[in-house]
Amino acid sequence: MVAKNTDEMKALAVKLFQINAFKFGDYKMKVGINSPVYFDLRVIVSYPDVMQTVSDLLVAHIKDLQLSSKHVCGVPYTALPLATIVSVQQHTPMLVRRKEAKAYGTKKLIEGIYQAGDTCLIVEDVVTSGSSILDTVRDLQSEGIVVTDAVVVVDREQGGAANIAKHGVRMHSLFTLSFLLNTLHEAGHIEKATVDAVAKYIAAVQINSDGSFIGGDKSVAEANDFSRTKLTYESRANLAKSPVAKRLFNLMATKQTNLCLAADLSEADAILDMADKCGPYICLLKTHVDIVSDFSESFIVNLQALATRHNFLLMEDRKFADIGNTVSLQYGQGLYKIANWADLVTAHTLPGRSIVQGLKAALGGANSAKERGVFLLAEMSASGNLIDEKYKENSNKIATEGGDVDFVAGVVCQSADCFAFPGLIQLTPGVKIDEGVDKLGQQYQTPEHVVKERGADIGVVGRGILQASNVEKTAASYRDRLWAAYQERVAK
Ligand code: S5P
Repeated sequence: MVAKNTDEMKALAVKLFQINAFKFGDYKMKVGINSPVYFDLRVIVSYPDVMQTVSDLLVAHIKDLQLSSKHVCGVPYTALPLATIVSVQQHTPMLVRRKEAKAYGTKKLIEGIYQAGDTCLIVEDVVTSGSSILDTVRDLQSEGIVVTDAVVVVDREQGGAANIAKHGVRMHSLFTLSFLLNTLHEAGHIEKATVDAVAKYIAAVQINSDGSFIGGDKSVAEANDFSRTKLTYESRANLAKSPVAKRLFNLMATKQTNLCLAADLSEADAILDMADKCGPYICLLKTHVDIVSDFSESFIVNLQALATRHNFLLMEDRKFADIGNTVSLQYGQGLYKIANWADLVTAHTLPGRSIVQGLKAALGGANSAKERGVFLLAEMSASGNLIDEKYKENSNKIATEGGDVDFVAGVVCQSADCFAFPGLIQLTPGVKIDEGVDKLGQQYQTPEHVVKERGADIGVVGRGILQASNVEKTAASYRDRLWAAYQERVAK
């Protein structure tokens, strides 16, 4: 590790965390092993300032180590842009390794001008077992090129350095996983328990270059403490990228409730009455304002006062689904001016990323992304809905990758496998004491089932409470059952 520039290194570590270049959760890695921490440095191409800092640090590192070589070569694909910048900054010619030989023409695996006996420095983003570096080294060596050193951005400390050393290549990393963990802890982004648990995992899970265990304890990887359904709401608050998600996690933890009331009533007074009665038991009140026949500004003022008095957040379940420009208008303008009062809204992912960008475009001034957030629908509780696995997977990508992760607070879905990132909140509707299907295709599961089997962080209950003879008692009972199920879920 470079001793100097420590402040710059620390600032970069925090920045990488903020842009989701690495995250905590329960992830399957390329070598087929589960990990509580996952790096995805592909995202840095979208952040030129980060790209610049990383490559500047790499160049400084190469200089400090006095590594001189005739060529540089990035391990495909993530490290290619980094290697390009290093090549240009140092005036060192680059070599490009193809992953598959061309089917036509020269059939070359290595592009660029070189001679047998030339030296080449490897550039790589993240090293776990070192197998990707070794693939590149092998192809270079088969052309007679000499490789003795590799510079990498992150060493996960799982045996990669030793594995590549066996093939005569020294590894020099900018960051070790331990440095990143300690820096995030110092900066208040993760708890000490997270640092310790990841350290325990790393110590136990050392990997050979073929992906097999070196003799560590495989059960530690399998019993990943970072699976989001095993983490407490408090610790997930620290991992959340959206400020509203952070707020909601903390609210749930301190108020001890994971119940959302779906206040699907068509008269303003009836909703206010329901909000007052259920207020002490809920973390979130969900509205469909377009079904309120006597909607007025004073209704919103009164609803906000109840939200403050009883400490819950407001979600307008608008399920936006249009092009960015229309959604922006629907969110900020019109009769309801949703962006002015709803802490959270829901949106379909059908139009792609532009839906999130459209919503964000309506914000500004008092209603910044700091105070607002969206839940994206990745699944629906309606029987016969058209959502398939691919749609779910792509919805997860919108929620966890890209420049809008600070605005996405959670995902509306029905199953724990919808997303792994613990900083997002799973909202699950279709909850009732009595399981079954209503006349219009709504499917219900019990509070225990949605929390323990389906991964719900918040259970949404509408008619289960609205139609009860004693609303307060019923809301309290749903709260108790959802909360007890959550406590059982996180109990070690
Ligand atoms: O998949 C979904 C998504 C949502 S947000 N299924 C749903 O039922 N919802 C909403 O949850 C729906 O619009 C309604 O407001 C609430 C469920 O109400 P209930 O009366 O069936 O509990």
